[in-house]
Amino acid sequence: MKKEVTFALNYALNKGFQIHPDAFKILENVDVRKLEKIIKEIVREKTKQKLFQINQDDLETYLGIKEDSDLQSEIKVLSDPTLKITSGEGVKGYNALFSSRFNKLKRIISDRPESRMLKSLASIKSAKFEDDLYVCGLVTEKKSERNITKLMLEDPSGSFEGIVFDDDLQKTVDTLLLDCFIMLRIGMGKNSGFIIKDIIFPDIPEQAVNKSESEAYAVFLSDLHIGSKYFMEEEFSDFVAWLSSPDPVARKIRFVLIGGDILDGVGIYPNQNKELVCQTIEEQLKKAEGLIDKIPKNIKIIIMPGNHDPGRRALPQPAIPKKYNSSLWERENVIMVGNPSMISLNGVKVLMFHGQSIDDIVKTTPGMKYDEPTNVMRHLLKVRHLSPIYGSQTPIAPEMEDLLVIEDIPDIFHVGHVHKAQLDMYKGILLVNSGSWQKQTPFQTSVGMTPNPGIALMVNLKTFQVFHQNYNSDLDNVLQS
Ligand code: D5M
Ligand code: FE
Ligand code: ZN
Repeated sequence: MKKEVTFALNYALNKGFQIHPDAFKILENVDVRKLEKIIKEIVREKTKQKLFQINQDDLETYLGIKEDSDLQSEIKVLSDPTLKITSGEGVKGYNALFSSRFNKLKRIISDRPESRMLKSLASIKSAKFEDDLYVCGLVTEKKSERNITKLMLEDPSGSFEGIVFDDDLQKTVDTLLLDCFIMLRIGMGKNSGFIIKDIIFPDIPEQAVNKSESEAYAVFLSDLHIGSKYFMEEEFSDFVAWLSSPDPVARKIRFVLIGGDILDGVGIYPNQNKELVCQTIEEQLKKAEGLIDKIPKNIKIIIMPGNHDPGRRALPQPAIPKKYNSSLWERENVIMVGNPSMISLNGVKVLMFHGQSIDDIVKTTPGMKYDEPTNVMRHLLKVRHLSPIYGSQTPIAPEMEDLLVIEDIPDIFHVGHVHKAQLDMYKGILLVNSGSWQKQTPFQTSVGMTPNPGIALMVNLKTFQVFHQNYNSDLDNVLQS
């Protein structure tokens, strides 16, 4: 304990006072230079009133940090895969998954006027047509040879192959992700082949976003990697302590969202044990609990898993299983959800997704970089799917329903995983990559990944203004936006 805190405690105790534990927590976070004055004045006032206990209310009144009870803090889980997971098996499972993907996305695209002219892939095979037609499906293959690009699609009726001549359109094909849903405008070529004239994404329509009526703030975090020796425990603890401080923004924080990789996990990569300070999930969760306990109880905390957390690895991931940490589940201000989930914070819809698919997209798509995760996030919104590429690094479970289609449009899109805090906007949607609280790991150094850890991002849910705090002492460590 700091010596100023000990002094304040002893002063009050010697005057016959008791200090409530909640008040003690506030004292611990007060500027030490002001402690002596504060405690002496409170003791003098309360002695006059003949009340010999110092409680939270006394301190909050004195410090002017009494919670604004008008500040709304309503949280609803709008969708969570945890209870929907069925995991179909084998080929049948994947057929169901892809047909669910196709049907959901066709429904989304049916809001567009062109979709009235949509034809199934089987029906155009033998058709002779003069006017352009529209088809849709999942991308199965793309090939570029000399100046010609070929694109293959599949729908439940059959398959399609078309040719792209136009330069700009060829560039669009380069950025197409395998297994994503698109609509095409096609014409008949001279030798009966199909010519692709336009590529249309499901995308997000222009729309007004939902905002909170009160100025409550949400904090966006991810990738703490608790248990790793690179977890920035001191910096993170400083941030958590700030949440109880009299700072006017801190006083308005009502939500903390953790978008996965809260733990470093065990056995996630070869020889991980050499980089751990806590060797078991239980130990790592205990440490996480200790930190979460320091967050004021009027703040609601959402915890979603990432690829380092316990539970199933394949997407969609259920919430971190209760068996590892029932006490965390039982806390009133903690909500455990699966990955991905949609949460409403005072009516503001937040889509939380850890972001595993970013790896596949960066590796296969020209122009996509680890340093610019919000570009990838934009692309995911455009194709209305969180992890389109099947059969690459990101494991996807053969669910009967494709729970990774972005059906409901969020107001805020919260992703992590690549350890690069970055902000952006797309069609009115606030894009937040919440970075990390883990220093650069030897692996990241070896592949040239430079994270910007230790940045806390906070959003005013009424104005969508973003506020950030940088706990990293390295001056080159800055927020990207
Ligand atoms: O991942 C943080 C980032 O680092 C993410 O983009 C994946 C990448 N990463 C981390 N470890 C590996 C290995 N072993 N192979 C390939 N890519 C990796 P995180 O989920 O925090 O580990
Ligand atoms: Fe991570
Ligand atoms: Zn991750």
